[in-house]
Amino acid sequence: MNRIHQELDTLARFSSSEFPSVTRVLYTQEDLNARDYFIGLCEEIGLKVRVDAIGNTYARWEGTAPELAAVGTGSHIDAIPLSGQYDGTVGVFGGLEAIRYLKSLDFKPKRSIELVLFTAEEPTRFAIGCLGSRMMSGQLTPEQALKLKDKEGGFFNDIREAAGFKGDLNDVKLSENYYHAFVELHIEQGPRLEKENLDIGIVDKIAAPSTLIVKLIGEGGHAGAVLMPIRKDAGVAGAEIMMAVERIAKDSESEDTVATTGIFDILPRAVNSIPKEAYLEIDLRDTNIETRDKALADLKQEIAEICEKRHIKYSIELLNCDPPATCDENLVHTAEKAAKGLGYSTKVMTSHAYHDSLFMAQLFPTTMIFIPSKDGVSHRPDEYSSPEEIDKGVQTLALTLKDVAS
Ligand code: HGY
Ligand code: MN
Ligand code: MN
Repeated sequence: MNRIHQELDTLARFSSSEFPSVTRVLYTQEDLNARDYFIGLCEEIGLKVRVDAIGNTYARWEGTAPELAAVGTGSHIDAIPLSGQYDGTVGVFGGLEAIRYLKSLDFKPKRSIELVLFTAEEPTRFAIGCLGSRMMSGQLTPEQALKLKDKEGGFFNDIREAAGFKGDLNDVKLSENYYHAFVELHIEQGPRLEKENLDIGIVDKIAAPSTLIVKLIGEGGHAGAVLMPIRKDAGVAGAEIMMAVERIAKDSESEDTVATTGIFDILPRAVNSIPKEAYLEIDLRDTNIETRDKALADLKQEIAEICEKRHIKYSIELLNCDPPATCDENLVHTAEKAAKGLGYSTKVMTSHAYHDSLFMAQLFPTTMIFIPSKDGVSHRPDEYSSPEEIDKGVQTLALTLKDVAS
């Protein structure tokens, strides 16, 4: 099955950064080229492809009972700046390889099997993650999508249309019974499978992400002339907030509370000018919604106190605050049975990363199949899963799909 490894290597070259890093941001030329490459491979094996108004791409293998709800699988191919070549792509190209494998067995699915390339799982362009699956599940309405702007101030609708995606945003939402079940193959993006020397993870819970955008306005001024006691330095306020983000997560009673200030910009960015403005994007998540929401409340409280003390004006926008997902027990069992039947060692586990399955699980019975990540690394150029590990994931996915679609 080295075909998939070659395809993943080819895919990794559709990037605006030097290989082995991958940067493939929503609606950029490299994103569009990668989509075309994928669609070409799907059409080569006779899958019926449709693309929706924002670029979610559906490649369907018609079953013998096409009137029944299909079985879905898939993931994403967009990649955050300077990341790796396996996050998401293993689920898209692994899904294609699983279909090719089942076809090679001359298997005829009763339920259609549909491979999905979700648009924009990563939050890079519009700050919100899972844009495609969020709209498919109705968690993001067309009206809300129209308000999204990228860092250059470009509106979502103009950018998607310029990328060639037209059509009515109202048609993106899927009906409640569109899929009979949904299974996503993905790299673990953490250390557990490798540390416990296990082949396959089956996901029973997916962490609940939230994203805050914090804007700070101080006074700025001359770095030499403005003495310390009268400063209103937005940069230092932002730094204090960044420290509070880390402390609140560390002090949480849940070990799954994680918080990251992934973006921290100050203006005017001149060495001899006191920062007048600061902009922070904060990612706060947990598998437990109570401790996640408590950490959120504590953070908002601390931001208010820090800004009050430093005479800084501030705004907090809660961009998304999603519930965690619980996967379908029967589907977890089916995937576990498939892996064990192949002689693979397995573990039922939580996903600390979020995925499009977080939103598929809001509508359909869902689970995920994980393969190990070398040293638990992801979102870095040295992200790696071996050909053997990928093949085990593809085999497990193929037999799970075969079972559910029969
Ligand atoms: O951030 C995440 O959890 C996902 O990889 N986008
Ligand atoms: Mn990712
Ligand atoms: Mn991913």
